[in-house]
Amino acid sequence: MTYQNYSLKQLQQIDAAHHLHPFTDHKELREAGSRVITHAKGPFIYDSEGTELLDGMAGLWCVNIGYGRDELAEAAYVQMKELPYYNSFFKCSTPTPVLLSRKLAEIAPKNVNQVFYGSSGSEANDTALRLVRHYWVLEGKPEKNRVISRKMAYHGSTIAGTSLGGMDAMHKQLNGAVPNIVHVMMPYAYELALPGESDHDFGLRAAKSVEDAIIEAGADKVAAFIGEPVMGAGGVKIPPASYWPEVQRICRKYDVLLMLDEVITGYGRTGEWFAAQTFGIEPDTMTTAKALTSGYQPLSALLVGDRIAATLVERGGEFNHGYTYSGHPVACAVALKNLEIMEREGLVDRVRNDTGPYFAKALQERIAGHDLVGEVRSIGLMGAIEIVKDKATKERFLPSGSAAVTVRDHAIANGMMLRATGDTMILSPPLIWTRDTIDMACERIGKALDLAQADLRKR
Ligand code: PXG
Repeated sequence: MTYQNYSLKQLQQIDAAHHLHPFTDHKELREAGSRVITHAKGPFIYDSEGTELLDGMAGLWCVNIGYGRDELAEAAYVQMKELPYYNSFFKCSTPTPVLLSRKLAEIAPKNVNQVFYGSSGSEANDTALRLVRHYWVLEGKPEKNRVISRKMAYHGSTIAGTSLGGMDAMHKQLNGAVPNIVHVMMPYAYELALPGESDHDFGLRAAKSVEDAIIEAGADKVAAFIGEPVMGAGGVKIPPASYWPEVQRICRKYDVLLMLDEVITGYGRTGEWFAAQTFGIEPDTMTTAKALTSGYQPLSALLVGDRIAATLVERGGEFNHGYTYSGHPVACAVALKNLEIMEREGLVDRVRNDTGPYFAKALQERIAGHDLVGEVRSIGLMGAIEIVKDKATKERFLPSGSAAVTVRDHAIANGMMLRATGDTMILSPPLIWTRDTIDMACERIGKALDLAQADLRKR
């Protein structure tokens, strides 16, 4: 029996009876009933009642080539019939992870040429943390095991991912984080720049917090710095241009490895294959997942730089780490086809040269002027809208986070799926969006802002 035989109410009842959702207040959801998304095509998703929504989030930052791609379904089907699964342990390989690894080395920064596979970004960050600590042991410096991260960072939801991340609400539920991880300030000028401080100076000051943490611990104790090139789940926080070059300089100065988490920014989001290229960074590890398959299969790839790889391969012996699904043949077949489509359709260049700049201009010209909007910002096809009560003072509505949820609910009611995090609206659309789709999104968001304003002023 397929789901079409079930009414929405029946699906909601079964969902409420048995399904624990991620990042969800279960009681609240079970009372309200979930929205059931049943199908999708191109840039649109559809719920069980036939409501069409323009998907401003590419699923969850992942469906970069849009929905309904037969070629990906065919790639999975062919691979499943030929070889649905075999492992990459015990001196075995299967063809698709082999070919995908070469492709990833080709598009990655030039010092990055090796790949370790998992099924999720969280797993890949676990691998990254294990690998970096193991590297320093192999180098004869086991005490170099601390990692510097940032407040509001998101690095996944496993124990290592949560510990690396800087989300207070998640840490509160850990009751015991992975030790030796510290969190410094985020490069978020809108709220953290001092009065009169330029973006450039703020970027240097935010980078200096990394240096301060290294000095405080002692460079001989610090293994690595980890950061999302643009913080995603924490609110699309785009660092000033001065930030990353300075962080890289500091890491080199103290011989601290640089770990980039490109789970959101990878595969075209910022107008290059990776944000490392957008910001001119040479990372030692790069965590990628999500858009590697455009979300059609669960797959992550930890891309490993030459420095770590050389030690691991030449002097590491057996690395006692891996997952059943490391290098899953079907997921890798889908990733290969996904990257082929992105290349064939020139999607990364299109974001860099056309839709990215158009998106930035559209947000500035059509959204930034709204009374509820404190700031808009974007890079490539990744954007944020700050919701405020007062544009000049940046005062927010109370309770914190409620205004953005009001905007989001009106947006959804007006055919636009987007996400609220705190008081920030987030956009991360499929890279297939055209100028017309951007126009449609701005019109729907503008309408949602007007309706939200009417509600919020009543309060
Ligand atoms: N790193 C980053 C930068 C991420 O954004 C992960 C790691 C973990 O990936 P997995 O595949 O284990 O989920 C992520 C995931 C949100 C949201 O609300 C963002 C993510 C996941 C769930 C929700 O924006 N990013």
